Amino acid sequence: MEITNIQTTPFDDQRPGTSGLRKKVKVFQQPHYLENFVQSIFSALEGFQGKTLVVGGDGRYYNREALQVILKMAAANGFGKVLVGCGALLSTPAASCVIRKYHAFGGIILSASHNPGGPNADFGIKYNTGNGGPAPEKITDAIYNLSLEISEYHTLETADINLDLIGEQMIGDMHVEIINPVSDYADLMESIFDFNAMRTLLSSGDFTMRFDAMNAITGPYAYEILVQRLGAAEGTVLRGEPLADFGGAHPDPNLKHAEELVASMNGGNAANFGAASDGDGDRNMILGYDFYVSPSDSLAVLADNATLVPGYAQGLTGVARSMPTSQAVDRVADELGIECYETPTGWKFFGNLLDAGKITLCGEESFGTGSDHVREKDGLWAVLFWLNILAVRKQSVADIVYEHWRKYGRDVYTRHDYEAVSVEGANALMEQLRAHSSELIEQKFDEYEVEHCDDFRYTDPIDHSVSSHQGIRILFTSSARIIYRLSGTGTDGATLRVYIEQPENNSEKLDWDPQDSLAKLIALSSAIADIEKHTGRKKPDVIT
Ligand code: VG1
Ligand code: CO
Repeated sequence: MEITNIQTTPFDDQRPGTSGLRKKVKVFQQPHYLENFVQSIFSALEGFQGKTLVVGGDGRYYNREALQVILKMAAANGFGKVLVGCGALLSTPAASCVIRKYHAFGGIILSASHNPGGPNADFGIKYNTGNGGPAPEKITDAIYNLSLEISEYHTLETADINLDLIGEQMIGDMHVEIINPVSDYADLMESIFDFNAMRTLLSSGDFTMRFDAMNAITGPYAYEILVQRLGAAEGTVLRGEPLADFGGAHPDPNLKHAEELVASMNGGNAANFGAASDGDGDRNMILGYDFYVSPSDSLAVLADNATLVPGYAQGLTGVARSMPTSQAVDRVADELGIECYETPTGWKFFGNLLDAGKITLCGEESFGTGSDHVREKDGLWAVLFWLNILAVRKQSVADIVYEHWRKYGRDVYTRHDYEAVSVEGANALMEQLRAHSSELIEQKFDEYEVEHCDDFRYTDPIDHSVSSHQGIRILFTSSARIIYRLSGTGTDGATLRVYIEQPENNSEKLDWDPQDSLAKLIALSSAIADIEKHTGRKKPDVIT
């Protein structure tokens, strides 16, 4: 079949953000927009001729159309084979699992994760390397640079293939294998966790769980694993059907967007254990009866209890957290005598540490937790990890967390997001903080004395690459912290994230609402950065 070379001109806005390129669907639908980016990915790679690519997405609007385009371009660029999740579906962690299991050259994941979907909402695309993880900055920078110079792309003029038929098809000389998107991942989960103990818990009659798939990708995964393999009751999985617009909702598993699940965890019919995942299945929210586990605490509890899980019975080599994630896991690492690494925001920074065997578990405050089993954060994995711990410890979620706080103290934590603010205002706010950071050092604000203030800069311990401007940190002598960053995943204006944290060892105050415990520090965070002046907002849009 003849390869067609299509002439094109560059777009200047194809720089990948925290996790791939995310834009409005309408932007991706412009002629050549998607094709330019896909060609830039392929042109940035070397040595893939005849090799295997994995492609799948979170099922959002434009997923199928984009996947057909990618298949034809992969064939024209010389891939030998593509593995595609049936229905064009693959959760982000499942894509990572498939890339690793079948030793693929890499993968393309179509997702805008927790961003809304639909014709007027968001779409996204990212490239993962052969280790199953998000491409490092070296590659994403190369993709961006190529996208600024592109003059043609390669494709095949051929009919679309059937994405819903399991088995082999051909596009030109390239094999396309449509695979079951769930089974490899479910098998991996079964190899890590104690499914027998979890099955016993779920059938004991006095334990119920609810999993909110938010009409996003995890519905089929959760149904297969929780209901089919673990025997949870029918009805355990809520909003289990993946919809192209997520039912009009925002597929972000937090207290705001999983409101119904949260409300159902109180009162007479409440379940013992509740959880939710996001658009592409890599995030998780953990709830107990009338109890919310912050993601930073969740990471610390998982690290502390890891040896209860068969897959981690040998212990952890080390742990890592993104810089804005609370210091709770650091305390566990200290106790275990293992290293705790602090990385910039975004999963791509964990890849080298995982590949080098320096860490076993890692996580982010943004509802992301994962381990060396794949190279993405993994929502259902975290839920199963908790379920395994609950099955062994036979305590409630709240009891386990309170016990943890009594042992280690609590890192009281909150994140305040100011969404879709003006880009100029947000940049000015960051600039002002950057310019004044040295003056802040040693200043005192009531009981809060600034020990250190900087713009976080990370040197990768493995390849020594340097990533600068990763967020302004104000570190206080009490080990309280305020951190400011601008989001790299939004598609409307700018989003300012303010992360506020303070250690609490007073057992009388462990159960306080973080918004109350942190009230002074929250006020200080607004004052230091002049948030209202720069954003025009009196209060944040989302508090987690
Ligand atoms: C956000 C989170 C970050 C996460 C990223 C991708 O990025 O803060 O921790 O890795 O989303 O998650 P940002 O730049 O908007 O703060 V997902 O589930 O959207 O792939
Ligand atoms: Co996600």
